Amino acid sequence: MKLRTNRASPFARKVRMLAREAGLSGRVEEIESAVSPVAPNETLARENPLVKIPALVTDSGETLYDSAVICEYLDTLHAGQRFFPASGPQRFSALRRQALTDGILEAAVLCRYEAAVRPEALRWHDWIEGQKRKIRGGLDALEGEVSVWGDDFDIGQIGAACVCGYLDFRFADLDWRAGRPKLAAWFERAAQRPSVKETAPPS
Ligand SMILES: N[C@@H](CCC(=O)N[C@@H](CS)C(=O)NCC(=O)O)C(=O)O
Repeated sequence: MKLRTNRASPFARKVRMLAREAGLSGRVEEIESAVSPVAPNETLARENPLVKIPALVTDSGETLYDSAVICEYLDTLHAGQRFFPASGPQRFSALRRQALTDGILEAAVLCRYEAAVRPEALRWHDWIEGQKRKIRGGLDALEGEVSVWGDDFDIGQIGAACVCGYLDFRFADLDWRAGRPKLAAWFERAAQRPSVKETAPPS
């Protein structure tokens, strides 16, 4: 399988982390790919019409996207503990947490594009603040629930590790740990996992 990825992408990191946790990294060839909403990557566009990473080309030649679909697909390819619980309340709790962490990442990536891609004269302060409110609200929700998370590193926890890592990488000024001691302590432990260390964004 070939994974179009980028070391700076928090969504691609979800997939790279899960592949390592599931013992599948030897089957997933990671292809570093550049993306920009204003300069489409033609190779990627042939595989994913949304021209976003991550995109996974399976051994049968089908391309899967987005990160949620790829992660759930990879979870069918191993015999170990499931990252997507099969059924019941646990499943929907993990899926909801994935939606929450994906939502935080979407807001953060939009803010990043606003700062790094959009010409300064076209930036809209209120819009950026609106996205930052979503990031802070999402982090507060994680802080409120982190103490009841189990030991299983499910898809929700993988997403949470990607959120904390991405905010450290791109939004140090947001100081996400302030007022969120439980989430900070959880991430300190999670950051010791080999899958988290090996997928860290470039320094
Ligand atoms: N919902 C998608 C989001 C993926 C995404 O936004 N990827 C960014 C990189 S972090 C991207 O490819 N951006 C290029 C663009 O928006 O054109 C997922 O979960 O995979």
